[in-house]
Amino acid sequence: MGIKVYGLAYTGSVARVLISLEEVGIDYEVVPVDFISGKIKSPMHLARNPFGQVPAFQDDDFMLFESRAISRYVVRKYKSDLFREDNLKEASLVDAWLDVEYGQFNPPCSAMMYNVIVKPMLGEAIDQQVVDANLEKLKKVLDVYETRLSQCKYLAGDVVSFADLSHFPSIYYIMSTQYGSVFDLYPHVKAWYEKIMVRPSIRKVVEIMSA
Ligand SMILES: N[C@@H](CCC(=O)N[C@@H](CS)C(=O)NCC(=O)O)C(=O)O
Repeated sequence: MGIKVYGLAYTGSVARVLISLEEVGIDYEVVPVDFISGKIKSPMHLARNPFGQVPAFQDDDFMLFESRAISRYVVRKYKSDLFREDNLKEASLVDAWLDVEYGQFNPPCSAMMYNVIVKPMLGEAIDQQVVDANLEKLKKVLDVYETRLSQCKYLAGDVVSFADLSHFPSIYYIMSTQYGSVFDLYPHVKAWYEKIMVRPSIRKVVEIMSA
């Protein structure tokens, strides 16, 4: 049966899982579950992800949801060093920066992407106040990143980790909007992002997302 990822590759959380799979170089299948047909809230999909969201993940008879937990499973199973699990302190720094991505970086990005990308697709009006407020929140987070990335090459230290790669989907989408220029204000953040973008796993996922 092998590995299946349920969802659409261009959605950020699904893309995060694909990065982990591309990093370890394992075969997998993306099984489309779209929002519009209502499949995502069907009993069949709710059995895979009780929150009716994507991604859901299947490795033979094992099911999992939550993109960061899935990525950790993939990296652990295929023994990549992206979570530094052999070193308690390094692993804890990866955990900390992955939590930062989830709790500090992703929320303002998601609010901006929903307004600037999704709402126009649904024919809804952009709430500019929400966009502006979240841009300010994002800048405060990026201030911290700029300091951190002036001290070390990657967020958890001098070696790339999944904490860095997990930022890709949000950065990719923000960069596709007029707000992408915000990164120009942060030279260390921009240099870090550019290093991430040239990784083969990320290039491959960009290709899959835009197919
Ligand atoms: N924390 C979850 C978030 C999942 C998530 O928000 N998925 C979005 C697509 S990126 C979704 O399924 N949205 C549809 C919905 O919530 O109804 C994860 O990382 O897997």
